[in-house]
This record gives sequence, C-alpha cells and structure tokens, in this order.
Amino acid sequence: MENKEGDLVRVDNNRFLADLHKLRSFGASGIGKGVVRPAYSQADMEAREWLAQQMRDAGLRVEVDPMGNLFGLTDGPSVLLGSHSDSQPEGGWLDGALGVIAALEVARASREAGGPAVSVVSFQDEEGRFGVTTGSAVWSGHLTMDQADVLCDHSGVPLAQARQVVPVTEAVDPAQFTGFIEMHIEQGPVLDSTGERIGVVTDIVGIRDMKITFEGQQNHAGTTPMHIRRDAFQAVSAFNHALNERFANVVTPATVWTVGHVSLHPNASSIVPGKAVFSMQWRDGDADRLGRMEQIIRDLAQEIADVRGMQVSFGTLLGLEPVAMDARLRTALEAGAETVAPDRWRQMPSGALHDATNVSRLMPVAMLFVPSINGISHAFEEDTAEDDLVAGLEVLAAAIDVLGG
Ligand code: HGY
Ligand code: MN
Ligand code: MN
Repeated sequence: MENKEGDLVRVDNNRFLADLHKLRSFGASGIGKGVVRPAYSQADMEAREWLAQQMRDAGLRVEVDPMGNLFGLTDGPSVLLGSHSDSQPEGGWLDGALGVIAALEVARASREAGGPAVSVVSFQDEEGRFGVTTGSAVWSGHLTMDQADVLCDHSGVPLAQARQVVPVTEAVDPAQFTGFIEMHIEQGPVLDSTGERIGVVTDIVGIRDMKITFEGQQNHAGTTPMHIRRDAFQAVSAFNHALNERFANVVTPATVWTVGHVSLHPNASSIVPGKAVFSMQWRDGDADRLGRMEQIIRDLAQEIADVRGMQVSFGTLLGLEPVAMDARLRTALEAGAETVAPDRWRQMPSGALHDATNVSRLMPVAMLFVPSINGISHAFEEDTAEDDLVAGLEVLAAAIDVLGG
C-alpha cells in the first residue's frame, strides 16, 4: 500500500547521529568508539531508561515485557522497526544500537509527517549473555520464560536473577505488527571491500551453541607424571585440533565454528586443571549440515574423554534455524536502496544472527546492512562512515514510505 495519508517521511540526519552518539555514552569504553553494555548491566538499564524517554517524547507508548524487551508503540496496526541495545562484553557502538536509533528516528519523522504508523523495539540480551538472541527468542515463543530463566551466564548467574532489575509494564501482543525490519551493520568485510553502501539481506544463517565440560583429575603440576595426568585443558586442546580435521568433509567455505570461552578450574599455574568448561558454537545456512556437525562434535568429545579416562558432559543445545527474508519487505528495501545508492547495493546473506530470525516466527521480516569499516565487529574498533549510516537510515525511511502503515 502506498502512503497516501501524509508527506514523505523526512528523517533528520543530525538528530539521528546525535542520538546514536548519546546511546554510546551509556557504557562507553575502550579504544575508538567501544562500548561495554551487556544485558541487564547498569549501563544497559540506564540506556533503556533514556531510550524509553526518547520514545515517549516521540509520542510512542512505552511497554517493557518481563524479559526487558523495550517497545515504543503506536495505536493500532503498525510496522515494527528495531534491533537491540545490549552489547557484547567488549563491543562496538553500532551493533544493535544502529537499528534501534534508526527505528526511533523513522518513527519520529513519520509521526511528524503524518506518515505510516511505526513502532520501535529494543530487544534484550540479543548478544547472548544467557542464550542466543534471548529477548526475541522469548517474545517470539521460541523459548518459554521458564526455559530461559534457568540459563546461566559464564559466571553462573541465572537469567531469572539478572532480570529482577527490569521495570516490567506488560506483555506486548505481536498481532498488532504488520512486519518487522531491522537495520544493522554488516559486521563482515563484503560491503567494505566492494565499496557498496547497502546490503539487502536474503537469508540469515542458522546457529547451534552449547557448553561442553571435560572433567579429569586436579593435581600437582610438578609431581604428576605426564602419562598419568587427566588434564582437562589438554582434552580441550586435543578436541579443538581434531575437530578441524573431522569437519573437513562436511563444511563449506561459508561454515564457521568457534570456541570463544574457556573456563579452567582452578585456573592456576601450578595445578593440572581438573575441569574445563568451554563454549562450542557453529553456524551455517543449511540446517542438515548443522546437525551433522553436532554429531561430529558429540562423538569426538566422547572419544577424547574415553581415551584420557575422563568424563564429558554436554549443556543445553541452543539454536536457531536458517530463515529467508520476506519478499515484499525485501522489495521495498531494494527500491529504497536503488534510490539512495543507485548501483551501489547488493543482495547478501547474513552470517551474523539477528533478532529478525526469531521475529520471523510471528510476522514477515527483512533486514538491511551498511558497511563495517575493515569488516570488524564484536570489538572496540567497530565503526561505519557517517554517510553510510545516514544512507542506511534513508533507505529504511524510503521503504516505510513504500510500505505504508
Ligand atoms: O553473534 C551474533 O551473530 C549476534 O551478534 N549476536
Ligand atoms: Mn547485533
Ligand atoms: Mn552482536
């Protein structure tokens, strides 16, 4: 439906950039424009309080659900725009924040122009302090609140405890939304290396994530002969080395896997570690491949434990399936991209996970990307040229004009 009710949505680029910098001030840290704003931290909760006030000032009704997902709502049916405002333990200023502030600006500008009805969301714990895109996973029904509540962060704090700080108002009914569009930085090298300015996402890859624990025997690092040790770190090291070989006939160049967190007990120089807990995460666009990789991981970890006289155990397998973006919303973004950046945009898959995956269970979803300088993200160095940030905002606004309310 064309927007025939009002003027075109004219976004205010300066207001948008000022808000983006203001959001960064909550948890600003590290070199460059780094941010430390993990889910439910003081910086995260203060940022959400500030965001809620911006939503109210824009004439939106604020609701916060029990997970802490923050919504700025219009009355009646609307398009939902947004992303997340929590960060990785060491993150950049744009991952998630860009999509939330762009949503705020488009919603505000559309109200000023008498344009389409736009609501805004900042999902909670997208970065997976507790799970994988936890806030939208619960809102979409992919996880129940009870299932999510027992998930623990790497320090052993359960979600049920961490979310006590949420100023809950009430649950938000997804039926009021006609679709969801998430703007995001690419977080990879494609657009930066081609010199293109916009990516319109075709699909988002799937992910699997679980903790694995090896338990051996804690002992003295000076007196315990190598051949009788049951060293949990040696097991992790052997597992990681062998895994790359076992995967060789299964993976493609687009498949990725990561051991990103290792916790040794008791983590001391003169003690053979008796226990190692580590994160194992793997991603691919093909759900069958993800399943075959899981079997290899489980079999290999068991073999390593058996050979060394150790125990292995597997935590809850978390995951999201690969999803395709909605054709109608994509077409609107492509029309916007062609207007704002003629011949300098492309269709592309997303190798990062996004809240849009969960939201696709509820309504049509689409995403657009802007370039990441040097392809860096989940690091303090993450950045994007200002004119690319603005180009993305303009594409989003143009798509809303095309789609109507
Ligand atoms: O890890 C991801 O892909 C997302 O940034 N949480
Ligand atoms: Mn993100
Ligand atoms: Mn991220």
